Amino acid sequence: MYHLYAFATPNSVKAVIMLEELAQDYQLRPINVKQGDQKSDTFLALNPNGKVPVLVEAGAEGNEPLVLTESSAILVYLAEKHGRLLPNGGAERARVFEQLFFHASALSPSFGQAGFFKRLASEPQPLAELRFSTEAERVTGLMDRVLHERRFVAGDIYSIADIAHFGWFWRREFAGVTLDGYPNIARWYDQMSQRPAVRRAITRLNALVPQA
Ligand SMILES: N[C@@H](CCC(=O)N[C@@H](CS)C(=O)NCC(=O)O)C(=O)O
Repeated sequence: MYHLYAFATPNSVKAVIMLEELAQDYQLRPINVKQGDQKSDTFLALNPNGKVPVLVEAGAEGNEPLVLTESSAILVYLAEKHGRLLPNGGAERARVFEQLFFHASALSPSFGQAGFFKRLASEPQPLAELRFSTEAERVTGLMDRVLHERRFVAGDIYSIADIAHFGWFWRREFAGVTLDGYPNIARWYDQMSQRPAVRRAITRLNALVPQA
């Protein structure tokens, strides 16, 4: 049984989709990042970086539980443990890591920072907003060209790299990104959205958000 500390956020949804794809038993532990739950002492004791998602897996007989942060590390851990959504080796596995590292080092930070400077910064920072919005748009164009050549982001097969990219495209509005003019991402996004595991994950996370 897994416990996942999460909220309706781009990085959280990746771990929830993965657990749903693997048909695992898990409990969602809501961390309302809008209210600052991620900065509580209890949560910081779990993840000193103060961010969701965090996966906790009970240890076998007397062993310490595994506490794992970073959405990409969680995806890799679950894929390897359950033998799904990550090819065993060779070029296919390398392509998945290429996309996953691109996600963690380029797409995710550009979307996150574009959204921050557009919506959350305490005072306008035009240069920073322009820099990250332009970068988010640039990587979106790049992804569209990748998906012109490939059915899924790392090739012909669905993988954890698709789950990673989906997280931020699901929350693209925060970053000010739309799919207008990106027909290949739109086709892939529709296909991803129709997966029962993806639908279940989104429903479960949306249910964590208090209604106004
Ligand atoms: N690199 C981390 C990023 C995690 C992250 O930025 N999580 C956001 C939600 S999507 C968060 O917890 N934000 C709250 C904060 O930074 O205070 C990952 O991939 O898991």
